Amino acid sequence: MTVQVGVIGTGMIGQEHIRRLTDTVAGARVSTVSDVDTERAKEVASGVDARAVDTGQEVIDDPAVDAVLVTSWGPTHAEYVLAAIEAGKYVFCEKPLATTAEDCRRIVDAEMARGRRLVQVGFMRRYDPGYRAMKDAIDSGSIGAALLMHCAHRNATVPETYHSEMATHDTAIHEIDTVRWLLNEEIRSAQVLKPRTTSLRFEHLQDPQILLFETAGGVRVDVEVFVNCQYGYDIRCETVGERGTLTLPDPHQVVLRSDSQVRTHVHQHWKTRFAEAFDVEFQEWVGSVLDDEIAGPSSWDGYAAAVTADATVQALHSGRVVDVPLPERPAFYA
Ligand code: NAD
Ligand code: ISE
Repeated sequence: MTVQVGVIGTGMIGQEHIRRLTDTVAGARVSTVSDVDTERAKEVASGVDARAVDTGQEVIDDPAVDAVLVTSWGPTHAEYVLAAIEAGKYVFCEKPLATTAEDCRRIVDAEMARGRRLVQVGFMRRYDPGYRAMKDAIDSGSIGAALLMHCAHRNATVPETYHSEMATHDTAIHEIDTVRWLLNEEIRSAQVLKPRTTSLRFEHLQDPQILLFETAGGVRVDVEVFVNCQYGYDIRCETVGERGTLTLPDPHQVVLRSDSQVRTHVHQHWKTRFAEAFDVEFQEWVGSVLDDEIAGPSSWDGYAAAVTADATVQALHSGRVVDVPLPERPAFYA
């Protein structure tokens, strides 16, 4: 059987995932697409032999659509995810699940009321081979109990529309999810340090920032978010345990020795750094839709990340350590 996917949002990542579902992932096909920019939707649809429709709701209502992919702007996610749940359709939503914790909670409640998991959130790092190897090593007890994590999330540059709160909501939201998943525990407090800012940024932006988290079990995590580092897209993570450390490897790159130098390439974009992770993420999602059992990052993970991100932004503004007011995880998401 082939899963017919309807896509809402044909911007940068929407086009990436449409290409992936068409050329790389087995068992899926893009049948219907939409975007508020209807001309863009038509152009993208014609490239993959799909139908372009005028609204996201038409994608969800299309009987030819088995599962919905939401890759529109963040503030539109909640509306589409809720409508897909209402229609009883599987829905994969790019991060963030919604831009407010309240909307994430509405999604959690709507899904629980439906009585089965329909939603998966696009936290693709859980599918990266390096992060998966780190998770296996932590779970196997190879470094004893985890004590500390040191992370860095660097982008080459960001546009003028990027503001200081996005360092958490748009960028470090990936680390927030990854830390919870790797350590299998929630983050209980957040603090933000503001180092000297780089001169190579738009004036309004605090860049870099250092996010400090403490988990429920007392693990201390530092995350450097530096989104104008100039040199590339660089993701680092080291877990320090009682008996050793685990370091996230860079994806395989050829190393050139020539002219008395050793050189290797630095990724410039999430598209290439996490290409393999995205491929695995979508292959597994399609498999779970076919098996009728969604297993990837859940609405609860989207909600927990949003609550943690809100506390982190409060910490950015107040300079204080802020508690993360996350309620207990419902058994539905155990
Ligand atoms: P983009 O601006 O390139 O594309 C967004 C698209 O959504 C645009 O084509 C826009 O016209 C469309 N859109 C806006 N409102 C809409 C509506 N109401 N209905 C239908 N379409 C609408 O942005 P992008 O970089 O593709 O990001 C899209 C989402 O993907 C964001 O939530 C972003 O955080 C996420 N993202 C995730 C990753 C990752 O690493 N997982 C990377 C980049 C982006
Ligand atoms: C973008 O939306 C992503 O999700 C990228 O992974 C992240 O590095 C970037 O900062 C975000 O803007």
